[in-house]
Amino acid sequence: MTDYTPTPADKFTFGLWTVGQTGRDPFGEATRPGFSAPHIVRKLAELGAYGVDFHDNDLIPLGASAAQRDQIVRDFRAALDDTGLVVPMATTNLFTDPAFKDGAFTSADARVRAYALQKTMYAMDLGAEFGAQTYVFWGGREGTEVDGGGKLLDALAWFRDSLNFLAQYSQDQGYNYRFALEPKPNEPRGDIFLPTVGSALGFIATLEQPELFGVNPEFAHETMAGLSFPHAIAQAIDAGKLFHIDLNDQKMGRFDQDLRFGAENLKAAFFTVKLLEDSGYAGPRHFDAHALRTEDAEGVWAFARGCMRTYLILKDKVAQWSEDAEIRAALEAYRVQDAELEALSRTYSSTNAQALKNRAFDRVALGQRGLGLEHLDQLTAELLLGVRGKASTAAPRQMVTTA
Ligand code: GLT
Ligand code: MN
Ligand code: MN
Repeated sequence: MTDYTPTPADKFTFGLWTVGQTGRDPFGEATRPGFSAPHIVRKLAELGAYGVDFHDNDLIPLGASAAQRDQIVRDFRAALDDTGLVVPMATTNLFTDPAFKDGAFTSADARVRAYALQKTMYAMDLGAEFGAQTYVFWGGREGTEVDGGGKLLDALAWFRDSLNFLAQYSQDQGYNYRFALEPKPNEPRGDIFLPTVGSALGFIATLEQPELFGVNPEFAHETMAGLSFPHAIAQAIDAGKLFHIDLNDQKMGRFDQDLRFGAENLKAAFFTVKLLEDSGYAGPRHFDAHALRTEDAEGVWAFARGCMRTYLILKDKVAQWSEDAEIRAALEAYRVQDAELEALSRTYSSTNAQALKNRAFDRVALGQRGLGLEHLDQLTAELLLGVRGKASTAAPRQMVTTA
């Protein structure tokens, strides 16, 4: 992997809607033509991707006839078979159609909620037809601008009922999907329900079959909320709930930019890759991003190549970081160990509690210790900037002093 060329073993995936995005935004028309689904499949395979994901209507346009559907499915299947690309994840478009203007599963209109269930069941059928194992719920329209409708508590209950219903449908059909809730704080709604990874994790615990549900955190979405993406995915990993991931980039406090992975926050991207690699996350590395509106078709593929290449470069940097002797020494100095105290504190017993209460701590000395994080962070920055050559990791160095 020295030239950072991806292979399917790297498990990189893209949504049809990502590289297929035409540059349209709320203020301007498309700046480039889209690509057909089979073209996307062939092109992604050529670039070394592993798979492709879709919303029902990325593949089958709303209102397509049965004959059109069959033709589309045949062409898509042929491209997958030719290339070996897989479909690990599928999802439903519950946001474009005006029917969903006030939400899908959380609409105040019972008819819309029922239609959303129907649409999702058909979309789950379609995903399963292509072997998808993860099903994503991004509740883009599940929210409000004004709360005068008084549905906040009802909406959560309706949302829960729908997810419970669909989990049973999945099992009934033998699909056995793992469901991944994707949080986002706002856009397109003023406030979206379950706005952050933490909110989604809390909600999952209230479902009938919580073990079937996890999260699909997106870098841009946590960043929009002013939160740290590495912190969010660490919590998801800790809870055993990182079922899928949407990698991209974002400036804090802006509209959802869906920038190329690593385009903006390289250090957070680095720690994201480190968490995924170190934790043994085995799922797809999915890029939910799109090329800048300034780009033509060539720019789109440069964007896709860039996402994967940056991931692989950062993966290499993660390995380098873990082996770097000076970084290891700084880490060792930072993380003070004390076997006796850890034995006393990790598990409760009345003896341990009493021993801790009797213990004298040098509070002032604890407060005076310098932690060396400036040094450690600078080493990390220099490693990312490429001035810590591999040679510097080979020869162990003196343990650093932070004075
Ligand atoms: C939409 C959204 C993404 C979601 C997709 C899945 S659709 O593009 O902005 O974050 O992951 O529904
Ligand atoms: Mn996004
Ligand atoms: Mn996303």
